[in-house]
Amino acid sequence: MKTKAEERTITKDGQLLLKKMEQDQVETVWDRLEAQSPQCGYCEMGLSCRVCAMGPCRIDPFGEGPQRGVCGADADIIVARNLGRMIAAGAAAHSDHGRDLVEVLAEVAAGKAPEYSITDEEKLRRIAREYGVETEGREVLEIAGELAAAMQEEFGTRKGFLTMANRAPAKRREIWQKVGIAPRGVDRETSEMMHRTHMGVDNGWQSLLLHGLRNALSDGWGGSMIATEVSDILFGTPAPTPNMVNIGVLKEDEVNIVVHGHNPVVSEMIMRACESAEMVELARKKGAKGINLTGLCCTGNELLMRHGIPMAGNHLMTELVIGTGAVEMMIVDYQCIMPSLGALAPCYHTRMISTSDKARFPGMEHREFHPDNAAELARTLVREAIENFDQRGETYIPVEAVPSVGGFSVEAIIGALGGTPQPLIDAITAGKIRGAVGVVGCNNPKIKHDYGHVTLTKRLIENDCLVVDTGCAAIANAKAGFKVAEAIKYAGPGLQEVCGALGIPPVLHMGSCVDNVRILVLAAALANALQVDISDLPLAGAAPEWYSEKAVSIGSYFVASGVYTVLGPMPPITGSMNVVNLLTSGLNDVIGASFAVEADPEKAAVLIRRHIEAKRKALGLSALDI
Ligand code: SF4
Ligand code: MSK
Repeated sequence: MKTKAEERTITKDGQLLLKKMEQDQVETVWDRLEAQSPQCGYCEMGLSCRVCAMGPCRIDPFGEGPQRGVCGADADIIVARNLGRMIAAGAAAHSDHGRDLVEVLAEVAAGKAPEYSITDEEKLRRIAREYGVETEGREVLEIAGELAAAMQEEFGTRKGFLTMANRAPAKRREIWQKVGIAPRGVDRETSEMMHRTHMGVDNGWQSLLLHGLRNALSDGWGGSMIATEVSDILFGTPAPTPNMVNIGVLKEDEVNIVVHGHNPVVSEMIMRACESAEMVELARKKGAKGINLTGLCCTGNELLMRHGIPMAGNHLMTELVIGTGAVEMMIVDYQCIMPSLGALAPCYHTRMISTSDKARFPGMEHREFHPDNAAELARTLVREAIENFDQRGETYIPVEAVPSVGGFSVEAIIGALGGTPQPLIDAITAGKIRGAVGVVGCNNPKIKHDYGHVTLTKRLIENDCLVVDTGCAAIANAKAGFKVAEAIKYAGPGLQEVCGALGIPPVLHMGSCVDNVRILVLAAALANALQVDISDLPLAGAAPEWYSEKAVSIGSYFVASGVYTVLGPMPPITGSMNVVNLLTSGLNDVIGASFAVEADPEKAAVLIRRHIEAKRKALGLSALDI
């Protein structure tokens, strides 16, 4: 029997749109999950293998059937190999996103992308110096060209250690060297993972898992970090900016254009086209009051962070947004875009546009963006969206948007603290803030939509843990009202006092999923200020509703960087207790941090608070018994 809307999501807009789409007889991701259930138990446990054509193979978890694949691989090898390939795919996705931005930077430097420019020159110079590029007395574009070339080198193997990994505390880098997981090149580690997991290469489940950590580090301190830093250089480093969130950001009387995906290269141009006087005038002539650009998922987060563009919703809202009947055009780039969207849109009047040469979708018109045609194509698409306004039928926008504040880059947080992390360290030392937690990651229809994020965040802030968030978690928490100054009413007394004095919310929106690296940079800054390792700090990470391979890479680079990380959904590893035990406890002895898995956010909050108090005690700070 079909589950009710109230069991699928905690959000009002989600529930109402789900009911509407049921009336419209349009299927959603939840319906398809039910149609797929029960899902394959072998795959859920990581015990199926289709690495080669002697297979596919599967291992019987009850010990009665085969215990080895055709090649002889046992459960430990197969589970570790499957997990390794998940990490590789996630790292590749983030890192390829980073590469795309570096290519735009290179084209800007070469004068081949005239509509893009260097927005944060100070950051360009700072990062260039980090890469050993001479900045004194040189032209901006010259520096940009040399920095882009230096970053492109990082994708290969020529240097042996990633430049920005030097931001990690010395103790952390020593651990990486000792364990043999220091990331050498962005693409190299992913490529090596694919090599190791080929039949007949690495059949040590421990060495496979350790390389998985190195692969993830090449994402966190490499590809993703490059993506974030270059996005800031090109489009501006975020600063606190108010915005509105939930499906109520769509407007009955305006042309609604939604951008979805991850890469700001397309969406920034769409934003500029939407703001042009010519387009606004055209929309008015068509009978609309204006053009309303809103975002979804992480492309939405990129625009929200830098420009305060309204956010229509996170991953599980992407189909429902179309169900409002109010979207003239949805423009997508890549990652987390359900292929169902192209089939869904014709049920309404929404035009669906794909823009990346590497991401095609059934039922979408493909209009490919390149740096040299981006501005013109953006104007063309916005014009076409306006033309589509009179095709609109009935609309259903059943909720009012809620206010939120985004834009907490590391620079903005340090700025809010008065230019140094010291006030945060003092608040933690005094016990007013017990610790800080990164609540990150996706939605997954196996977990009630947004329940994991919102419940965990609520419990953490009411117990004086500062929360920083990114990705779809950040959107869930914004919708829950945790991101305005008044939200300190949800915080415990200590956090309330500190956030109240600084005028910041208790939950800080740090960006999109590549922007998890901002959390790494903040953690490193705190550790460096205290001259300890990241694993010594009262910090934790959580991905209460993760679904994507990128999230597996993120979780792995958090742990490999010394951050205890609690996952909501169980990864496909339970077919090997050796793998489970290494990841959830054994890693503590190797790298000073480990994973935990807890689907119930109430219990996850207890695990995290217990961890934070243990770290406080080890640092000689006041600690609570939990
Ligand atoms: Fe089967 Fe081994 Fe081939 Fe995997 S690699 S499909 S376990 S034979
Ligand atoms: S969009 S990777 S569902 S956070 Fe970045 Fe959301 Fe997860 Fe995609």
